[in-house]
Amino acid sequence: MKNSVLVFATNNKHKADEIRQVLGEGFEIKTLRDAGILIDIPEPHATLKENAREKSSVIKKLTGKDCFSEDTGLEVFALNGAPGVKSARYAGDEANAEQNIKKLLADMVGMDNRTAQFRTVISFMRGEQEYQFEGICKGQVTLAEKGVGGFGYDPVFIPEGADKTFGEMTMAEKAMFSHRKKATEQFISFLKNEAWQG
Ligand code: ITT
Repeated sequence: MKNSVLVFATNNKHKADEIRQVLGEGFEIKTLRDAGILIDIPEPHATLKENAREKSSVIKKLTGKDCFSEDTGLEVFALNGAPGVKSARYAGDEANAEQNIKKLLADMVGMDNRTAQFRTVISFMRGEQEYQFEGICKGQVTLAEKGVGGFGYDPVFIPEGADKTFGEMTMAEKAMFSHRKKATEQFISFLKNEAWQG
């Protein structure tokens, strides 16, 4: 079967690796770097849905090609949904994952309710039409970091039904619970149903 080539409007290699693993054979994913597009797309909006749309529509306009993006946030119940849409910049505009985790754990000191969820919104631009797919993974924020796998907030998040953090899991183990996998599966069904030819 011919591979469908999809441009993924992201600069995050971890996301691309996780989505490639779920998509499997039949689809080839090109990140912005793979496609030779060296830009950092702004995420100015107040919701994951709007930011995901921003990323896919900017790249659609730039390339003229159908493409997809995703925006993901960690939503902590006791923090009224924060870091949420600001997950990448929680500790400041230039913050790295370590600094974001430090701020999150500091903000949650003394909190008994550590319920949280990752939410991923995929935005697919095909022609003039946008389609969105969402995946949620519920779980708990730990008291301290555990594990060095994954990326972002993975070392401080235990998904429901697991006894270790995403940071202690292999990529395949994370996929058994993952928000990103759930959103990607819906996206795959859509692509297969629509028999998209790329
Ligand atoms: P893009 O180029 O796709 O925008 P990004 O890293 O800026 O890549 P987001 O805007 O979606 O991605 O930012 C979400 C932040 O949440 C990001 O800093 C990650 O560290 C974190 N994050 C996203 N998915 C995650 C996951 O599966 N596990 C842990 N942390 C995650």
